[in-house]
Amino acid sequence: MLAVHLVSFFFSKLQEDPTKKVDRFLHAMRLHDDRLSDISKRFLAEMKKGLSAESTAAAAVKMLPTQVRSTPDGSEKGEFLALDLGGSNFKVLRVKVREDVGIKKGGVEMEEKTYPIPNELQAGKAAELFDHVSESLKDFLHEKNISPSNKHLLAFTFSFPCEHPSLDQGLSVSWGKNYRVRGLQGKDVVQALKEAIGRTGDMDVEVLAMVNDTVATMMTCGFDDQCCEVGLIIGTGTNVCYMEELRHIDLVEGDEGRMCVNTEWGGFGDDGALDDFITEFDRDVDAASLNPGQQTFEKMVSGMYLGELVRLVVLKMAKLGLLFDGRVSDALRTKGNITTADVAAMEENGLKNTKDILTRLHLSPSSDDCIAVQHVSTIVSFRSSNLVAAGLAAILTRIRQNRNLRGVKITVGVDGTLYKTHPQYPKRLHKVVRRLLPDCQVRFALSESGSSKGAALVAAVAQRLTSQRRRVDEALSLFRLNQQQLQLVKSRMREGLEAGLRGKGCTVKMLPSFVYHTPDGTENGNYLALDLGGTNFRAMLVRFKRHKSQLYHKIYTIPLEIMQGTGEELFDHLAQCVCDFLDYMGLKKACLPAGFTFSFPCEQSGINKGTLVSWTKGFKATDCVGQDVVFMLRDAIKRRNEFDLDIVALVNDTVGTMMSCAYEDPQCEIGMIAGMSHYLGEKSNVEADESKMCINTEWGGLGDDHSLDDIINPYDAEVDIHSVNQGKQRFEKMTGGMYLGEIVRQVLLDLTRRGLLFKGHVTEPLKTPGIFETKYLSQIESFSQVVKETVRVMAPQCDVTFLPSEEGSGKGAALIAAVVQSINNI
Ligand code: 0WK
Ligand code: BGC
Repeated sequence: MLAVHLVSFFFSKLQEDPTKKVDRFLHAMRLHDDRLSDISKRFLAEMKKGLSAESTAAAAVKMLPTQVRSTPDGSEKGEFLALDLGGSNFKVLRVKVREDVGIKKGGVEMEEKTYPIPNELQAGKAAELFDHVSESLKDFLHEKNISPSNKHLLAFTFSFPCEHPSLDQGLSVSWGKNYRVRGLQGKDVVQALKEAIGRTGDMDVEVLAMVNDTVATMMTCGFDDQCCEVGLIIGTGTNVCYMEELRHIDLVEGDEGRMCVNTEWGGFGDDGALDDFITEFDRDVDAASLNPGQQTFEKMVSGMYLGELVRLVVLKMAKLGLLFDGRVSDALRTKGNITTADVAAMEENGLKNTKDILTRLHLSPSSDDCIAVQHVSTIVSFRSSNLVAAGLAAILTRIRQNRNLRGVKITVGVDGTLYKTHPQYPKRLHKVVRRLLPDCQVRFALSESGSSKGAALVAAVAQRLTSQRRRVDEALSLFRLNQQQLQLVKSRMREGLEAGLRGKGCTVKMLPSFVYHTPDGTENGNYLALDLGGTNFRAMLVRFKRHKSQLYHKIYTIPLEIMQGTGEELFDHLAQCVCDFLDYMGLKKACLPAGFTFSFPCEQSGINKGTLVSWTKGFKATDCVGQDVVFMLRDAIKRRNEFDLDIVALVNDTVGTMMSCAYEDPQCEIGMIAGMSHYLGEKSNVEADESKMCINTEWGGLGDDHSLDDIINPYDAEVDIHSVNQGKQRFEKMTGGMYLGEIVRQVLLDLTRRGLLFKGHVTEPLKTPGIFETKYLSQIESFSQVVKETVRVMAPQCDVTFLPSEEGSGKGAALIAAVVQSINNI
């Protein structure tokens, strides 16, 4: 008797722990951290492939841009209908988002109804599926007493891969999970929905936005937690989205800001990248699926497949005699008879659930069988959470690299039945993620009530942006002049030019320049050009020799206190700059002929005589208006008593520019300045001995008699009010470089005050006049092509060539000096 006891004691000791044989059998499914890190690296590489323009077409991980550019900021509001299609339930919802109140404080109210989708529709024609969706929507309106004829805005969560040319368009890439719908590949899902709504009839619905469930989940959680930049679904299917830097998304134009990318990570491994991790059970699950060869990663991870994986493992072990004494039931052979809910149940509540489930499958399990099958469930679901952790580690690493930080604080919004209903899943996932990324602070936020809040938030943002865009467009339309308005400006300018030629005191002054000749290329010798026109004073030496010119120059800034001090101070400053330049060139002793470019309106009575009519462009030095500026410069040179100059010509910059270009192209007859200020000089017929004289039109004054009041908008008026010459130079103030930046600042200020920009936050710099320099405009827009095109349209009978003046008007002033000199010498 004792001997029998001893034998059975030793026999039981020799009998193996049932979990060990399962461990051995499922060795390939047990992933330790080094293997997970390896998978993580492979996923990072796949993400890069999907983002890059060269490799995206062939990438298994599609990395689809979503057009969602920001996470919620709490200012979203509105009332929306929502559809949630593609998870385990199809739902219709009404979502109300109240401004500035977080979800937890009741900021979002929701009502919902789940509608079953018959199996035949999941594998039928797209039109039939969407008819069902739209009829369910109508039923919902009816049931909730919502008038269908009122206009309703709709947000659509569609949990399948789509390309998004815009937020309200989604081109279907493929179906998956338990859907295989015909006739939608490459087509717009929103359009299909709209058409179905049209067929159902009697509903006024505008689809504002369509988003993937991951995106909607990120937005839902982001409403409460601004750190939420990742949306994760572990449900029937699996997927993740995250906020990526725009500069890394080749398929979307622009480099500034971020955009949410729907990774579609379920496809990871479809190109063989996970082959060394794939088991025979994965292969069998894939072969029996609706989409063989696709969604490799999803089939190892998500709820739709875990039960089936467990069933296949248990079946194989039974067939090998490792379970149930080698007995197999028909129920165990039948696809779908172990569900993911069974897997979760088996891991819970000791072994009772396992025994019940196996008994339901007409098996007679021993307690060791129950322990072993429970362990199979654990290994299969552990592998799932480990794989998700590896993928998520890659996503977080990517965000960390984007921010150039060692660690990041980030929240991951999560939804999906597997994550929500499997009791150990979340804890396991969190633990492994934190182990793989010890430097990151990762918080997991469960999306409590589905993704529709998030979809509604996206729609709310879209709606806000649409209305903002409309209001911004309205404001900017003031700057868009139509053909008719341009024709009016053209005829008023013509009238202005003609009136200016006829008499004095006109808005367009038409000042004679006393320049009768353009250069003929024979000019010779050294000339000085002095150029005062804006914030700088330029002194230049020009050497003409046999059709060639050599230039040497130095630039001097004019401090504000000099621009707005006394005339004597201003001209003394100029004399000091000239003195420095002559010193620098070693020419202090030579009394050179000089041309003086003075880019302000001057009434000339001779080539080197001119009284200042008025200051423009921020100058307001006293005792200058009505004085001869050549005389003032000569006087200052005399006071300095260090050098002498022979000022032979006083030149407006337009005239200088025309001369400078005429040196290159003798046909040049108009000089135009589109810079600091805006004048036009042209050669025209005036009373003189010669047949032609160059006229400085001073066209910047057009409108000073209110003739442009119908195109002057409130922003122009604001710029004028704050200028140093209010009411003057109205045309210049709409066109000249000195004012364009300021006009833009006025627009930005107004749009911000109206809450249409920068979240309504007016900063001190934005309030500062002059902060928005005109050079920013040229960096943003390239405002010369437009000029050429408009001139072509407005003057179709003229063949106009625009020749940019390379060396500015200084060279032109020197040329005029040379021309005058040669005539004087005759
Ligand atoms: C709930 C979301 C829905 C998403 C689902 C995923 O509202 O958009 O598709 O989670 O979980 P599943 O229902 O597939 O388990
Ligand atoms: C789909 C994804 C979706 C995920 C979770 C996958 O099968 O391709 O678009 O986000 O399931 O629902």
